[in-house]
This record gives sequence, C-alpha cells and structure tokens, in this order.
Amino acid sequence: MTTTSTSDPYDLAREAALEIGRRTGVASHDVAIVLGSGWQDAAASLGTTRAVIASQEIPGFAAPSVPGHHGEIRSMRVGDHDVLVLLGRVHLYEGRTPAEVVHPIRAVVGAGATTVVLTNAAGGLDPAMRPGDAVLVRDHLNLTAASPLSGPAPPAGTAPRFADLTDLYAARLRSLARSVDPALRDGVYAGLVGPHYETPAEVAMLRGLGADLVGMSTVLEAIAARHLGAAVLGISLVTNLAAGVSPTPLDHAEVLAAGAAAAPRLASLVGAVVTRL
Ligand code: 8IG
Repeated sequence: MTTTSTSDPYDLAREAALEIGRRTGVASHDVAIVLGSGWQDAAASLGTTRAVIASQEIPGFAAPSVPGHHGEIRSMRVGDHDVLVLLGRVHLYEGRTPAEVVHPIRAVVGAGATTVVLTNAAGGLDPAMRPGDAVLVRDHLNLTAASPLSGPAPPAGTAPRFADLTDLYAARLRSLARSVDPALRDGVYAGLVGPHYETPAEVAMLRGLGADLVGMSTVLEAIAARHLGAAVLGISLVTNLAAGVSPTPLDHAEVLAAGAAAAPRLASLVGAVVTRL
C-alpha cells in the first residue's frame, strides 16, 4: 500500500482518484467495472486496454488475498467510453473493514465514473437456475450487518450518510442489459460475510426472505456507489446451486469451470451494455 497522508476514507479516495488520473493519463473515466470471481477472463475482450496499474500502487488499495482476484486496474476504451476495469476486489471475509471494501468504488467514482458495473459469482437459490447463467441484480439483502456509511460523516459537498436505496440497482441499466440479451432474468442478491457457504437451513431462510442469489460481495460496494450518486448495474454469474438446492455438495472445481466457460459470453454482454450507455 502506498504511504498516504490521511485516514479519512473520503480524503483517501480523493487521493486515489487523482493518482488514477495521473497514472492513466485520462482526466476522467465515465464508467467503472468491477470484475469478480469467474469474470476475470472477460477483461481482455471488453475493449482496448490503454493502461494497466497494479492496484497496490494506488493510495488505499489493499492487495487481494483470494486466488483469481488479481488486484489490477485497467484503463480501457469501450465503445466511446473511458472505462476503469478493476480486476479483483477485497471482501469482509479477508478481515477488511467496510471502508476498505468500498475504497476502490469511491476512488473510481472520484475519478469520474457515473456508472458502476458490479459483477460477482453467486450461488443460485432458485432450482430453475443453472451454473453459467448470468442474472441481473434487481435488489439486494445486505445481511453483512455492516454499512460503508458508518464511521466519519461524509465531508461537505458529499451526500449525507442517510442514503436512499430505492433505486439502488438502476432499472434503466437493467433495461439496457435486456436490450442486449432479452433472455436475461433478474433476482435479489443476498450478501453475506462468508467465507463458508450456507447451511441448508440458511438457504431455506434466504429463499423465504425473497433472495434468488447468495454471495459474499457487492452489497457494500453498491451502497457506496449509490451514495456518491453513481448508477449501479449488478450482474451475477451463477456458478453453483446453493447448499440444499444442489443435489450434490458444493464443488469448487465446478465453480471455476462455470466461470471459465462463461467468460466470453459475459465479456460480450458487459461490452455491449457499456457501448450502449
Ligand atoms: I461462487 O453458494 C458462490 N459464492 N455465500 N454461497 C455464498 N457465496 C457464494 C456461493 C454460495 N457461491
């Protein structure tokens, strides 16, 4: 991590945004895409890469400790948009604080992004789902017992901490995604801390609560992005059916295989959505 002069999360994000602008030579990027587990192979074919930065070289970025999360920031041209692609994220289950988890989001919004695309791999709670399905996040259940907005009050000029989340995952962006692929379904994503998977009883509870997807990321990032005024698109890659829904125990190899097989399809979906923004 780069030495920094502040511990205030909003100041730190502003420093990071300035450094991203300097390192990329692009004063303002209008879109950011976070590529989660299973999505990394989609990066190269999204568009033209213009700069690659190791995220540890940007103030406040923690090195991801999860295999498949590279910790890289790319500046790309996708259609006529300047896009920051974040390969890898950090999670609460790595022992990170909510502020650390959402720091990259605050940095990219500070660097200009008004649209934030959050991708993840998730367990499917609906037996009709299949590994390899992409599902638009319609809404979420934040079951982490954490908020990125707890802590120091946002500075003057930033929205108050009591963020309205009515249209957290923008209906407009989901419609745009459906204009690319009319077969895309949507669902409610339950965000848990993990890193263990759920028990069958927990899966039954989550289904009863109205969740369709379950995972260990995204919810805090979505809140932080929306708080700063960005429009959020969430897309889950279903890589396994959740415990008790799946007829067999959860198999990590199957999860990875689903991601690898889906990567080209995911890249063309995200690339087409961003191009149409
Ligand atoms: I991939 O079944 C993936 N991530 N909590 N449960 C939770 N996270 C996940 C799952 C799952 N599959």
